Amino acid sequence: MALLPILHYPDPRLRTHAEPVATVDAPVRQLIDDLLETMYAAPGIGLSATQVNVHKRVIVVDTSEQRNEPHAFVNPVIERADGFQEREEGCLSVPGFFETVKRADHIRVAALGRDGRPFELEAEGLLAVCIQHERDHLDGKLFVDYLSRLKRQRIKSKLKKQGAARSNGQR
Ligand code: GNR
Ligand code: NI
Repeated sequence: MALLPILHYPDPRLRTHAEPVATVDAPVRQLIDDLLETMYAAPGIGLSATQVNVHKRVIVVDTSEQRNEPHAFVNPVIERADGFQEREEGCLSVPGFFETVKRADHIRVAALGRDGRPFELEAEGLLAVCIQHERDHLDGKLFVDYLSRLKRQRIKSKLKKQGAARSNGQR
């Protein structure tokens, strides 16, 4: 197991379109385990391979209170999306910013599991939001893309300064 470093907006690598996984082999299972470990340590309720600079279609989520219901999705496809909900979102790649985003309220997702078997899951509420948020990462999309340009620009310039300060050894 390993903790993986998480890319921060506006890193252009977060805009990469991830490639489908051909077979759920040992390296993919290792990636899933590392994503889960990194997500729990952060702590976060979801994480995509994109955020750790691995451009394969793999996401993990756990929205349970006890943090003991890990879900892994390989090549996830949202087959149905119904209704709307608005919820405050954050992102481990956009640290410190939280904004309301409108998304589908009820989804059905099809994917391969950690065991390589196809499965489908129906989700609503926070779990549905989290799966949609992670699925977006695989196409290089971030929750800030749903905000006004003004809000996005403010977030971008603040995070750019923080990133510059970090690489200067100022923080
Ligand atoms: O930890 C996270 N919390 C969260 C809260 C509301 C909506 C989405 C999320 S996902 C986020 C972790 C993350 O950045 N995943 O990509
Ligand atoms: Ni995110």
